[in-house]
Amino acid sequence: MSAIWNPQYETMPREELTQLQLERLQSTLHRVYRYVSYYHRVMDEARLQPEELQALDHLRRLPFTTKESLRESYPYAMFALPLREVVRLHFSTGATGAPTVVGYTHNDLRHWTDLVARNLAACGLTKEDVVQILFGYGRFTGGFGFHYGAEALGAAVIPVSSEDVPRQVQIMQDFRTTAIIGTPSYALHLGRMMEKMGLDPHALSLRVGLFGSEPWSEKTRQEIERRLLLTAYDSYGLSEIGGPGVSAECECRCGLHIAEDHFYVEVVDPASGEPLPDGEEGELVFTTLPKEAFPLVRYRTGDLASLTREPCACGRTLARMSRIVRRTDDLLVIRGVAVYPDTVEEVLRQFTEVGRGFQLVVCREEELDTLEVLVEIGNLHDLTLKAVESLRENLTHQLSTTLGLELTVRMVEPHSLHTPLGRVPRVKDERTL
Ligand code: DLL
Repeated sequence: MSAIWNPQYETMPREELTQLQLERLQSTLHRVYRYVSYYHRVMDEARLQPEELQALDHLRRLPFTTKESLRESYPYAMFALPLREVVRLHFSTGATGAPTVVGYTHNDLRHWTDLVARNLAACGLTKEDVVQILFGYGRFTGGFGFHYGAEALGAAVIPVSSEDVPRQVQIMQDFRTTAIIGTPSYALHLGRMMEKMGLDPHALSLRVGLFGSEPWSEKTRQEIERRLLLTAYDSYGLSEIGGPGVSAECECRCGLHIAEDHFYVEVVDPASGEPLPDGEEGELVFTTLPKEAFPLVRYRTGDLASLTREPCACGRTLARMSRIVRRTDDLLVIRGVAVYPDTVEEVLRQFTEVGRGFQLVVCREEELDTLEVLVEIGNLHDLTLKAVESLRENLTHQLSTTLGLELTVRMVEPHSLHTPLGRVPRVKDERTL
């Protein structure tokens, strides 16, 4: 097993960790109440004064902080310290609306660096390693976050960022790079291009890859490992609460250990906002603990995962979250029931007569939501009309039992929803709310 970077915090008994979180949470609430007018207002409205928080679950009395509240406060209204204390700013691209910004004090940067070093140590990296960073350096947190973490570990860091594949591979070869850090999709692209260009991964010295910033599957992991001859680890974070370093896999690769000494995590039902027990999938909500410049309370991430606090073979006591495979953006709430297009797809895949395309059409009739599922037939010539009808009945039964919702199914022509030119949206929400 690899060395544990911060044994004091990473292997802390749960009882002590809970006490530490409570103290840090109380301090966070005092600071935001005093210095952030937004939190002053919401805490007054919720009738929760900072000193009244006497147990971690008292936090549930406060509303969630959402991306919208961050956007409204752009750029500085949610900072808890004056700008003269802030030494770094990162911000999102704002591709889906106004950008959001995050600020760091010297202490925040020190903590961030330490958390990332923790993640790198957990996947077996040491000062003997040569780390090539493929993430962008800029307003995005990936490049800088991993850069300073790897330096703190004592590894030799090559801040390559984006380069074409031959150049990237040349650098790996020349400097005998042992670890790469970037997005899983880029690692996959790298592996596939290397094969096309006849570049042999055996000529490289890679042994570890740390990937994140986007969802990826076990299948992708296996392909990256096979093509690049390394062991691939998952790393999670989001710029709003500081960037990478929030959670990452250890060598056991059975969930991502969350830095609970820095983040208090909740999993809530995305539809009702109610807390969910360990083991159940829901939306991750984080409250930052020792963060100085930009503390956030109950920040809704939109990311879906489940938690476990079972002991891990690596010896760390920190809770583990499952990998993130989907976000609440894909979630449809129909008559109070959470419906994911992915679940529908899983059911449809069990039927060989069904084509690749489908669409969920949600309407509202007299205050009641209705769901119609359009399903492509695989090959019209193989089926009689009677067989199509029986397939439709079967699908209706399977889908409504799995989703726990009454619905109708309509069979549509092959390739009408999944054409060579692309897929029609999987969801058509026609409700006017
Ligand atoms: O992506 C921070 C980061 C950089 C994490 C490098 C890991 C490695 P944002 O650009 O704010 O920050 O995007 C955050 O990306 O809410 C998730 O939806 C998604 N995401 C991040 N890591 C993972 C992961 C950085 N390992 C958003 N698996 C998050 C799945 C991920 N999704």
